[in-house]
Amino acid sequence: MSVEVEQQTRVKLKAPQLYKVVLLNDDFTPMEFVVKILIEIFGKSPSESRAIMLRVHNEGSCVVLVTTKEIAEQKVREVQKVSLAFKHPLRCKTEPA
Ligand code: TYC
Repeated sequence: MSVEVEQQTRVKLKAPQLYKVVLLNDDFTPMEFVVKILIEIFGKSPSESRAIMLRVHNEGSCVVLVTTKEIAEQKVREVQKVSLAFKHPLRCKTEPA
């Protein structure tokens, strides 16, 4: 006679820490450039992009996206790369949500 022992392993999955991408105001980057960034890099609609841009302009910053660390860091790099290419001082940063 054989005895079978079934073992169950419980794996606890933790949701990944999410990160915010925060867009920052400056006095020099043209408004239309910021709108373009929001459309092309963040996939926002033209009207939402304009609203976000104005919010950053008036309030100093605005959360644009909440996502995984990797994607947040990638978006920040993309913004830096395009802004540098056009010689605009546009900055954005990532921080834990
Ligand atoms: N303040 C800028 C201007 O007056 C516009 C601007 C908006 C710049 C949002 C950066 O993230 C920004 N031209």
